[in-house]
Amino acid sequence: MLIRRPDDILPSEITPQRVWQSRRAFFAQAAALTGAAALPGMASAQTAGQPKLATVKSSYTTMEKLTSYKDAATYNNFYEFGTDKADPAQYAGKMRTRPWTVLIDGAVKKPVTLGIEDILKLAPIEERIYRLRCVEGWSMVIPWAGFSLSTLLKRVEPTGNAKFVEFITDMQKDTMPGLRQSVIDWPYNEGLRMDEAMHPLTLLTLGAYGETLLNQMGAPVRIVVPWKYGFKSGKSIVRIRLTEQMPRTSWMKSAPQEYGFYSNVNPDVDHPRWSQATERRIGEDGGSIFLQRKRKTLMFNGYGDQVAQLYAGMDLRKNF
Ligand SMILES: Nc1nc2c(c(=O)[nH]1)N[C@H]1C(S)=C(S)[C@@H](COP(=O)(O)O)O[C@H]1N2
Ligand SMILES: [Mo]
Repeated sequence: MLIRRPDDILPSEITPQRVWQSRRAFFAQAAALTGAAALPGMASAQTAGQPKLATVKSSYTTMEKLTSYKDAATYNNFYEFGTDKADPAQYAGKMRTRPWTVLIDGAVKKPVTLGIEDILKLAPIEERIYRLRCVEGWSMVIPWAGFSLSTLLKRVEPTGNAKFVEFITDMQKDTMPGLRQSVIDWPYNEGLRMDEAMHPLTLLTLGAYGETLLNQMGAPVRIVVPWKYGFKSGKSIVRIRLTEQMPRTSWMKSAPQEYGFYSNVNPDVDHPRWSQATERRIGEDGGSIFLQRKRKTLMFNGYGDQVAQLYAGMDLRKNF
């Protein structure tokens, strides 16, 4: 599925193993010089002292310049804590992330409730640098840590009826001030078609920047689907439900004309209120988002070689 000839690989795409290794070597060297931790984010980022997460390398990674840890940790969408970009960093600290369980049920032979400690031990945790493109027109490059969601889904043995996967975020009335505003229908829920959920790029995410996730980034476990707009990547997940019917997601309910189920990053299909042809990379030129140069948005956020075949024969204007 991800096998390509090396000359097909654009610099902005999946990094070949060799390049990855020299990148690691570079950071290890830089760390030796400065005495800092050998994290890929170290060049641009200070970390916050979350518990460290031991990771193994992954070939599912880009080699673009990382967004700084500070930007990734303070410019967030997590409406449970308010709609301002600064709200999650300010208010998410009170969210309880232990004990934490994830119920996996629905069209599966072996429904299960897993504690977060068990999930952390399920498979080697890979570091994967992914672009994340928000539907609002900005993007980041983040070194996530986790493993393919498919590893977890295979364990519960999906039945033949499993056509979709729904992700449901926790609702903590006492710690999430945003729940008092009815901007969307809580709990936040998102969904994928089964083949999208089983695609190796779909990441069950447990960390970022070499550490466990900050609350505002979706601790203790979230989804990251790099070829779709950021809102498909639900945070702080407590339930994964396999279904026969396409789930109605929070965003589809709140604005069906604007947010479709697929929501693949697509520069040719504009949002009804703005173009999707370009994006600004957070922090790229220093200062506010409005100072960043515009970059061309790539089809499927640059992951087309990996995922385009999932949509063969589909009209992506209709299935937006
Ligand atoms: N539960 C929940 N998950 C969410 C959101 C949200 O408001 N609530 N916002 C989404 C949006 S719009 C984006 S762009 C990404 C942002 O992730 P980040 O803050 O880690 O960059 O999270 C997504 N996941
Ligand atoms: Mo977003």
